[in-house]
Amino acid sequence: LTRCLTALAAAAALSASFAASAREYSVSTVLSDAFPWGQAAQKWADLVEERSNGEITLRVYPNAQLVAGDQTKEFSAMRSGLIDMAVGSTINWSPQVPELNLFNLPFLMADNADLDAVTQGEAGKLAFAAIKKRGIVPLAWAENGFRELSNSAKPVQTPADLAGLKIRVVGSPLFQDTFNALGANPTQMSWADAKPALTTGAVDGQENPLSVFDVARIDQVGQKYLTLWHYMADPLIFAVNQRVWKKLPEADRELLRQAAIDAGKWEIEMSRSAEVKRLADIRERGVEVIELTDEQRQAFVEATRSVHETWAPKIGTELLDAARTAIAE
Ligand code: X2X
Repeated sequence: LTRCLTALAAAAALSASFAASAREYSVSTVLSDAFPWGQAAQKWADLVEERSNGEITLRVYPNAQLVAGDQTKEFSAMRSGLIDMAVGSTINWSPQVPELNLFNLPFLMADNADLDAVTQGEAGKLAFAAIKKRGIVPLAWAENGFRELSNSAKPVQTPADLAGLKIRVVGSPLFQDTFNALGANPTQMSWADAKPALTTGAVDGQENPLSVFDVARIDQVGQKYLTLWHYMADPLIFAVNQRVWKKLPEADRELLRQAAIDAGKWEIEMSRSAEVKRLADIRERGVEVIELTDEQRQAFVEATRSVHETWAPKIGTELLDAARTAIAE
């Protein structure tokens, strides 16, 4: 019996040490590596594989498949440990982290310089603190991009043009408020449901970055008009479940964090530098691209001001002020 128990203990120790030397973690994303978003996650996985000499494997699960396509459940699933890590959008996490609605505020940030000032400064630190407070360890930023408006019905140049148009919107209830303020008819649904809804005409329009419009070939589902209004951008965040993080040796944490920072920087540059070509390709496919004058854009800004008032208390004054200061500087 003793010999038998010794053998069992040895086997258990062996399997434990094996598990410790070849570790694999799940990483959730909404978009696959056909898109910059999925490429950011894959870059992270590649850098980690390489720098850990194959000891740490990050396996990327795209299409929000670990939460059956419901991207607004990703944060909760990561917190509960169903998912180890994610490269997730601030939009999809904002139902659980209300502070992240900062990035959803219409026309708060006008361009990449504004966005960088927010994520790289005090506001970015406060946003990370809000995530940490809810049991997730944020590591670095990437981005999905400035979101533009498309529809199948008409060139949209004024809020009045949106009257009655059915627009597919994403997770946070803030988007309902924005599109209601504009007089449109918003319908919340996951990305998995969006393309079928556009195809059948159940909805008339949607909003997403140029990279998503381009790669997902949104023009092929009847979206003939694209208004460049740059009304908001959703940054992506590399993050880890807290229990997974606590179990990691310090050196591995540093490796994961630095690889996330490097992958994020790489993706942001790559994605931004592709925008001009993407827009040219979209135009070439026959999509009518509407560029707004400053006055036209201002009409959208004014029509959505109420959204800032409604959501400021949920975002928090300290964070909002830090963002506004960073943008103004
Ligand atoms: O669902 C969307 O529109 C997408 C893919 O952009 C996000 O996950 C925020």
